[in-house]
Amino acid sequence: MTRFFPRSLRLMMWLALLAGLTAGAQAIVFDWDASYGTWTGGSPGTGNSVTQNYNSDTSHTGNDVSITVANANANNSGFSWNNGYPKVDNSSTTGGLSPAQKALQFQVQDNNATGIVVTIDFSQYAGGVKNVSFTLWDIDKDGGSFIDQISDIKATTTTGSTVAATSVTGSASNQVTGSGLSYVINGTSTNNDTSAGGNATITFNTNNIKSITFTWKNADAGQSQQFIALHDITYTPMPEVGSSVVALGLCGGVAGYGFLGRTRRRRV
Ligand SMILES: [Ca+2]
Ligand SMILES: [Ca+2]
Ligand SMILES: [Ca+2]
Repeated sequence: MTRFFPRSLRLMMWLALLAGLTAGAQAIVFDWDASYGTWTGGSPGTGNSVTQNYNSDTSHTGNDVSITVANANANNSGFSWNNGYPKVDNSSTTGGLSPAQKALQFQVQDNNATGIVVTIDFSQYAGGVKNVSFTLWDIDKDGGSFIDQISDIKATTTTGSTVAATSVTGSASNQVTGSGLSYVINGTSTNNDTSAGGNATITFNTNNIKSITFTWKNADAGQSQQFIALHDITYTPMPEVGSSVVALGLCGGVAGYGFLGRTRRRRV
């Protein structure tokens, strides 16, 4: 038997199994500073949404992540965008990073009780993703003008379940309240646009995540301009079941041949 499956080949096949089981296990950074880090969809008017697809993972065929920005329209209430936003730059707000990095910047005004719904979609990965984390910048407040509020933070899994963030961490100019699906981030004081004081980090450590959404509203009666930004997104693709099964079958076959070979040798 070893004539057909020498030790070196068996070792390679076991390594293939390992590769199959860990395929896609490497963390990916969706990086707004990369060449794909653009926003070309324009500004979704009230009641409309814009979706852009991204090829952020060179080890996975085709597009990997899509981001949708929806301008909600309940009671004919929605944000008006400052000219040119959303857009990707490293200057509107910076989250306190030095050197500055790019982020998807949002600047709006007017009545916005129903807010902007942002969806980060990973459905191009058959098994979904895990360990998703991203930081929002400039969640803050200017009393009588605006209160940035982030709510309805949730993920949908590849099997259709709704799961809550594992953690939501705020900074000096905002406060995180609630837990599970009731997490809310409210601005509590004014943050300088180039400071980290308005940062808030949202993390999902659950497996098989298909998409993540959050909603940005103005929790103040005022209707002044308000800004936030979505910085880079880290995530880890889940192994695709098909590749693991093939690898497992391959190695099972090799193990079976090896067993038969040993049995035959003992009989001789
Ligand atoms: Ca970056
Ligand atoms: Ca890709
Ligand atoms: Ca803000």
